[in-house]
Amino acid sequence: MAFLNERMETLSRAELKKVQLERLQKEIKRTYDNVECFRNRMDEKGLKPEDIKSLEDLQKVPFSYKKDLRDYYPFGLFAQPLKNVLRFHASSGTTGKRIVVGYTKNDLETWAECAARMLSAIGVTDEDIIHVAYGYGLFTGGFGIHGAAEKIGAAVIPISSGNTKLQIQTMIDFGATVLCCTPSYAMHLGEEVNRMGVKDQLKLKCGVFGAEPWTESMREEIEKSLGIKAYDIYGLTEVIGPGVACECEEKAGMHIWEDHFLAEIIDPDTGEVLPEGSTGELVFTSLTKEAFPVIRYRTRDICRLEYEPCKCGRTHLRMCKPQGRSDDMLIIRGVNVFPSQIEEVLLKTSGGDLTPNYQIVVDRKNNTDTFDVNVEMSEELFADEVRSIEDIEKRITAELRSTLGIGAKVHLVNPKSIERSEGKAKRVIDKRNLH
Ligand code: DLL
Repeated sequence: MAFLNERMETLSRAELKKVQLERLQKEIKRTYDNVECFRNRMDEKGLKPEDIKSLEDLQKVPFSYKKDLRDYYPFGLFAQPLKNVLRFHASSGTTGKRIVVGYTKNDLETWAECAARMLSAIGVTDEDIIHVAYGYGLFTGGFGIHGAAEKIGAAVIPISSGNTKLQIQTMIDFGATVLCCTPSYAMHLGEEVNRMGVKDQLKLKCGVFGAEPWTESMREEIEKSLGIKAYDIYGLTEVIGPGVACECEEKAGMHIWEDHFLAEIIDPDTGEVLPEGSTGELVFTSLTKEAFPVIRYRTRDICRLEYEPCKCGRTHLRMCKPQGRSDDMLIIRGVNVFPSQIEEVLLKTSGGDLTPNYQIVVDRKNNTDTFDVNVEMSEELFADEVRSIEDIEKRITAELRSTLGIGAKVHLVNPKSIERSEGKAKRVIDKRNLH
């Protein structure tokens, strides 16, 4: 089993903690000196960077949240002048506004190394041909894996997402050996490959899948339909992108690269750090990021950490598959979607035609997520014989697409037809069963 950076990946826990503390102190100082929002929060608590004398002291430091990225949009949380920023990436925020992050040259190097550690850990080498069907663009998936593949010297097919038949033909023609995409798209590709009867023409040996929740039964299905080994990769835009944590050949949880990212598990309601082995919300502190450091960043992903040493020899702890979220974010066809974004579009485009009663229905058919938004029309619109409901549906569909970046089917339904709840309105019905 190959290591990309054997020394770092196999440091003893004591050595690793020493590296973490040194780096943490520098990261906190750098962030305090350069990011006003963080400095104010530390000052409010009467904390100075020098007060962080041990890893445990991190627990005194204030949390940061996705909302901060919106409030300081676009560059208010950057810790470096734009002159030193080489790249931006972005993803959905809790409302219409995107959240934006930046990378210095060193940050891009760190990112490539973290994701490349995984490729090495699952046996990928410079002999391989890597088919990257994650989206390229502001989403971190495409460029993230691309950087990792180049780092280990493999050849990359930067095909990005879409056009399934062309994807399959390209994999066959170019002799791709590694497939990288979302697990739901891998399922779809597998199905199509078998429908076309071309499985024996593929040279794929393994795949790197993440960006959305997926189950062990999906893994089995992908492995069977494509004849490969399927591995899980985790990450989020705010922390760096794909490669914050990844599986090794043992498939026994995803190693969090702890020399770059310090993980805590907290109670999402009280914010209290939970004892080792507990299930709770995952919180990350970056240790080496320059342009966009994150300190105690609340991921909202619910999971558990495994501290037992892994058979592969890596000492970095492992996270289990996220078991859900502590907020209402949905991941639909790999895109992060918040119900509040949808609500905002509905309010904005309503013009008296709609009522505030709506329901989002997400399902998975033929391995592709379906996404429907049902909205009750107003009594006036219902009674209006002239205006076309279809036109209004089209207008809202277009607006949703431009805000969310993916298509939803919008249905205007009769007034009072959406079931009322006695407590909180049930806005989302997710039938996918992914956890
Ligand atoms: O999804 C980064 C990524 C790209 C990861 C490609 C892996 C592969 P965001 O769009 O910011 O970043 O979404 C981050 O997606 O907080 C999780 O809720 C979810 N997520 C990411 N990877 C996994 C995974 C990218 N392996 C959010 N399993 C995270 C379950 C995942 N959920």
